[in-house]
Amino acid sequence: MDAAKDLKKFMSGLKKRNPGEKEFHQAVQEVANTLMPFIGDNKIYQDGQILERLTEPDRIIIFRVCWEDDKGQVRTNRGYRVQFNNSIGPYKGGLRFHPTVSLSVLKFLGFEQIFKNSLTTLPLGGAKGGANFNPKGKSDAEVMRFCQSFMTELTRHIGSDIDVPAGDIGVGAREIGFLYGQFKRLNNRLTGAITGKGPTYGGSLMRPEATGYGCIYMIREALDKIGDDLSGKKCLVSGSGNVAQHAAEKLLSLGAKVLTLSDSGGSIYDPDGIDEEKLAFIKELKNVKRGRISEYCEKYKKAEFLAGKRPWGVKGDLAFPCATQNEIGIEDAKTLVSNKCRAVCEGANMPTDNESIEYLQANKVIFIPGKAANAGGVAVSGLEMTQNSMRIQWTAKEVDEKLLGIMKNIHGQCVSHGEEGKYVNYVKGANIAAFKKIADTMLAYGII
Ligand code: NDP
Ligand code: 2IT
Repeated sequence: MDAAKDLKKFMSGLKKRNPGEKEFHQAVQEVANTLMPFIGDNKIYQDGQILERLTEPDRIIIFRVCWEDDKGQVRTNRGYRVQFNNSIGPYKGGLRFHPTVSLSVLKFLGFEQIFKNSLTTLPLGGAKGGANFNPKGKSDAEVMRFCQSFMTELTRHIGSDIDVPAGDIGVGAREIGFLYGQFKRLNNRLTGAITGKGPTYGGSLMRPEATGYGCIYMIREALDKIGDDLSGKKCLVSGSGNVAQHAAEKLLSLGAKVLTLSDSGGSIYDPDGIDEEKLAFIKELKNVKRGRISEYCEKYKKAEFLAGKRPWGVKGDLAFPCATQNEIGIEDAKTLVSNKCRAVCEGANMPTDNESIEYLQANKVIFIPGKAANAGGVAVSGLEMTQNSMRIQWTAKEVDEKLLGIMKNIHGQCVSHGEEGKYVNYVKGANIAAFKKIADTMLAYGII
């Protein structure tokens, strides 16, 4: 059978089995596009029905989360954990608290996580979870009560050798503290059942920085491969949360210029560049005051606020989408190409839609998908699990060196499976490298 026919048949079956889950369809389509020809050439994977098995989660847990707000009103949210695949290690992946959280969103994230975690070289399976809870505008006490209620159910499904959650959108240091505190209270034990913990209670140094730093290590490798570097490059970064802040920080330390950041209200464009001092202001604004990015322009008058807009209309050499899914659509991709943007390196998960990926690749823009470029976060989570098991804490320098080594290795895996003449197809490289390891393991287990 030819690969195009197989792909069509496979996707139509997947859509029938998972109606209406458009984000999940999109993530699977991206993987299947590049894997189908590979599977066609490797009959053993086809006979084992590996892709069909890999797109069916091991299990999905959905639960009610009730809590009381500050006015004494009862509130109800929906919690989830999608335990997608634990072939190569315990389920591992973040928790997202955001009003847009749905089963489709968590299935796309959990599915991508299987591949990302395989690329890290560490023994980590794939999962994702969260709730349609909006932490914005809630008091610390409300967030704490929500987290405690959420963990009261989640605790029976997780554990250091079973499933190890971490943060994602809306789940940062504060939420992880409350979640882990409740886990400890319910189980009367401190095990590495969550990562992203504070450094005084088992957290790894460098975990907060890891995703953003890793993303920049990745682009540095890709530029190095074509004899280029980051010095003086004009960079467009979207988002202003954990990933965006640390991507910007590493870009600055490597001599690049950061022109933009954003949040759900719009983007800031600073023609002078967002330097270290301005970034410190943003960290305080977002992490402590929990304010809006537009407030930057009240302090730095030369900066412009692009209300309701993403940064992709600004002229830059490199783009780093670090906010959320589907933030680069086809019109944005066309703008980036016509502005001679050289590379798109995804800090977020699936920020670029499939049509745009194909357009960017057709125009020879270096495109590095999130599952490779943002794997540094979960990689250091894996290192946190190791430190917890060993009951030691590595120094920041030790962790950073390991992170760099892992990102270089991921880059190498992408190149060895994705090189097409002078151009590297990082999507193909990442998907095939990640798939092979999981598929071979699934075959070893037999039919389960
Ligand atoms: P944060 O919650 O710290 O920050 C999220 C940022 O994205 C905020 O600036 C937020 O703006 C913006 N944002 C969120 N949703 C939307 C939306 N629907 N439209 C526009 N802007 C939005 O999350 P992280 O930085 O941790 O995560 C960012 C991305 O990186 C996500 O895709 C996540 O899955 C991915 N990722 C995170 C990892 C980690 O270690 N944290 C690891 C790997 C990937 P606002 O404040 O207005 O909501
Ligand atoms: O998307 C991701 O890789 C994360 N949110 C981090 C997961 C983790 O377990 O550290």
